[in-house]
Amino acid sequence: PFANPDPGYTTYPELLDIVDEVTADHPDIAASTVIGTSHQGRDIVAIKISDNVGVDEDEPEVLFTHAQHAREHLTVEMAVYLLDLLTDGYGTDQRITGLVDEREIWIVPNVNPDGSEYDMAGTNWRNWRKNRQPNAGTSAIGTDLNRNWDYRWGCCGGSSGNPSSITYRGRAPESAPEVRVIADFVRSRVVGGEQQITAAIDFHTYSELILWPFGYTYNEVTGGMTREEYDTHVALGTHMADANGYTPQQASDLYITDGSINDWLWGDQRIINFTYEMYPRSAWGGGFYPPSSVIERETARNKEAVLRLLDYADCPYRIIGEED
Ligand code: 0X9
Ligand code: CA
Ligand code: CA
Ligand code: ZN
Repeated sequence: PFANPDPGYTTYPELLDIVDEVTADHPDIAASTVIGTSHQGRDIVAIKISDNVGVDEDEPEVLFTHAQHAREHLTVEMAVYLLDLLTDGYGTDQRITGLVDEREIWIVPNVNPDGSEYDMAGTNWRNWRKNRQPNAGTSAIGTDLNRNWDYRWGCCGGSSGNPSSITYRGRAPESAPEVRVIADFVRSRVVGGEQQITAAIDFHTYSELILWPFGYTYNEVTGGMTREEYDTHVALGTHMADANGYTPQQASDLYITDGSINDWLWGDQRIINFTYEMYPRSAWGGGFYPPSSVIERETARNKEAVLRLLDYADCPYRIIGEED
């Protein structure tokens, strides 16, 4: 039923080559580190982009994560786009130069390399979503990484306890090594008791949405989310959506999810953050597998929206006229 893998999409080995090339071409502003390994032992890399890249400066940090879900390959292309934009734009584009100088930007271009490679490795796309971790007592493979985060994990009917489900939450929070690696990385950004990352986007496909927490509840204001905090998410989400034409809404307006990165980044780490659901708007545009001919247009489409997040990362609350 699914088509052959489109060679216009970047494989994991190709991605690692691109990362090497970008960092070699821009050693002053781009550096990559292996922050951990996947279940099958693939390197999970983070690229830092900032001036004086080798120094941990006192600058607002911003995190972009991509491809928690294997079949959402357009999100890896989004990471490649951002790597190119932020490095090639340095010294040539005034706005990008300023943002690279004044922020420390972290890009994790593929959170789930085992899943991506599995999805691409056959004669046809495999429509795979989860990681490739076996589950005890069953032949069913994989945990849904975006149900495995340690905030209200499994609380609310927004995930499954059945290993054969595509939304299987795993046997425990952070039981998926890929989630543990990213969570440990985010925790490592707490310096002097303060989380340095102020804003984040987790990229998915599809539906053309900008989503903010919480996903586990329909409530806007609740334990762990004040009116000011909620309004800041709405204002920033709407400001970004004005730029890319996506629809802005609370994550739970799509459907209830529990154990998502979105809820953890806010609920546990107090990072203002969004899920982008990229192109297409509906299954008619190719669902999870749009042709690679759309990559250029649909990644560049998010340029202004991403730059807006980087702009506000110094103090996201100023978008609603608050200092803090
Ligand atoms: O179900 C998901 O994980 C996301 N949709 S996808 O089709 N890419 O699988 C939506 C997650 C939205 N909810 C939260 N971010 N809380
Ligand atoms: Ca810097
Ligand atoms: Ca820093
Ligand atoms: Zn997804």
